[in-house]
Amino acid sequence: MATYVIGDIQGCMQSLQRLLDHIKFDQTQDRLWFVGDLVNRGPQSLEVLRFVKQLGSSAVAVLGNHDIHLLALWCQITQPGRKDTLQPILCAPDADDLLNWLRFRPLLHVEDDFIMIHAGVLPSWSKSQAMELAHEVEEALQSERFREVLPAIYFRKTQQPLNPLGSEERLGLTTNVLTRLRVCTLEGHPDFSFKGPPGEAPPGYFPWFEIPNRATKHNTIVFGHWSALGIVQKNHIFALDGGCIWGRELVTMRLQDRRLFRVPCAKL
Ligand SMILES: [Mn+2]
Repeated sequence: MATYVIGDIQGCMQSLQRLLDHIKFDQTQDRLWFVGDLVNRGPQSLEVLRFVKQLGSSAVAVLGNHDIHLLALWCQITQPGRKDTLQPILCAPDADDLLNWLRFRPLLHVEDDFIMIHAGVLPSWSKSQAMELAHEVEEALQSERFREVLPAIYFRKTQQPLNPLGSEERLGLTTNVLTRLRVCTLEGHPDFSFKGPPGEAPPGYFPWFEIPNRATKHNTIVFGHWSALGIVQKNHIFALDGGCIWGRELVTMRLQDRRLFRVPCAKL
């Protein structure tokens, strides 16, 4: 039995299938972890969602920013973006089943020594604080009143105050950090607009995992979201977004021996 953690798929079902063939995935023995952004931009988001859902307890998927955007479209609190490819999910006969399943996914998964998130954590957050904050958002998403709280969760702003925060602001900041963070200042102020390679970050901003004395520096963290970062395996940090959607590669790491497996992806 092996556990494979797979990078951002974004609707690229063919690449996912090729990767699973490559690792000879056996649903009766192996488990798959997904770093989030199962959907959007790629051509087969509906097929990816259906596939991961039917894996049942063989799969763990944390929510990414595109997954939360899909929930926001479903609840009609936002409009589709120009590059969105989510309409087939919203029109599918099983849309409600799929999206109710999606809203019950965690934002953070802890197992053995590993923490899996989509994007990042603030340098001041300890593992237990991050778990507590993520749990607060998960409870809101999974509650009966999720349609009322989703605007606070989905709230997008490039900069946000770190404190003092009311509970709605905290839901928004936690979600933004866990699903969209790439760089922040030494004091932990995030910038959510920068998407480029780490060397081109705005002055005073650094990859969140390179901030000295980060409270999670002794934890092993796997994440995706930052395709311009490339694959990183260092100091307990494993970044696995291979830029599948950009025609680069889909990457998975086998947790037991930390070995990487890769398949090239077609340019869309
Ligand atoms: Mn993302």
